Amino acid sequence: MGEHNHQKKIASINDISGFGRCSITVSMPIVSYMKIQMCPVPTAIFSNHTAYPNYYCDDYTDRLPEYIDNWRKLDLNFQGIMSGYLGSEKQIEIVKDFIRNFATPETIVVVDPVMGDNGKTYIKFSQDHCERMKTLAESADILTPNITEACILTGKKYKEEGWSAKELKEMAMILNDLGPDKVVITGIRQGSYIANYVSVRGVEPKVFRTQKINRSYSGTGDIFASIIAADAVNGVDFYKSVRKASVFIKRCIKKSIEMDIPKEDGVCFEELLHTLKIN
Ligand code: PXL
Repeated sequence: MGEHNHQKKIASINDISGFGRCSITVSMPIVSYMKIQMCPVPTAIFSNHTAYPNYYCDDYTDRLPEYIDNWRKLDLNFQGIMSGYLGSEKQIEIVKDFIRNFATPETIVVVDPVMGDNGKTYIKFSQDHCERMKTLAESADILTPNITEACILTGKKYKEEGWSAKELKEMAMILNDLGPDKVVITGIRQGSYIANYVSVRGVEPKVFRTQKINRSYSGTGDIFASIIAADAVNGVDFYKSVRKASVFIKRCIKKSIEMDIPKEDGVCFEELLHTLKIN
């Protein structure tokens, strides 16, 4: 083990959004709080995320190969690799190369296939982009799509409510068959509950529900994926981790409503970070 590899590390390939609490701006403090060194690979620098009426984006695609090559020269290795918002198909290929170059058999790869929410793809994402995302999902050990992204990846038609156990099982099986042993489909509306559907290869799927709060905030998927990735690297049981992440997010949403924070600004997780259990 090289001299730079004495502490657990996660490489996070994601954008930096200066405002709007998403991507690296949330995953960095969370992963660090969970006692893991977080090493960002910035895919782009945004003034704020794209759900605001205006934003500035400085795409970093062309600079990534050299950035990453320097890590290779330093002989860095990672217990976890996670990917989030990727601005282009070229970036998806760069992440696949990164995994090929840096993942050891022990490395846990978490892919959050960020493409959309509430039945719609985010601005900037084409059909081809979504198709290419499937090829990245193949490299994942853990996949964390929301229900919109799960529909995109499996070719199912999105609906807001009324997912049957059979439909969810079929969708999760397709996702497991792409490659990841562990899949969690988040944000499934079920009456007054929000469900997360957890499918581990070879095990009967489980559903975790939390009471629905009638407001959705940007960036909660990034918080979810960060807790899942840090827990996986820390050896925490996957089901326990899913429950922990969902309860934490629910509490962050409650607090954000109390503090009257606009939904685009993301949740005020800073207020509650100290309550997050590390194991
Ligand atoms: O949280 C997802 C996300 C990440 N990064 C950027 C985004 C979004 C969602 O809109 O725009 C730049």
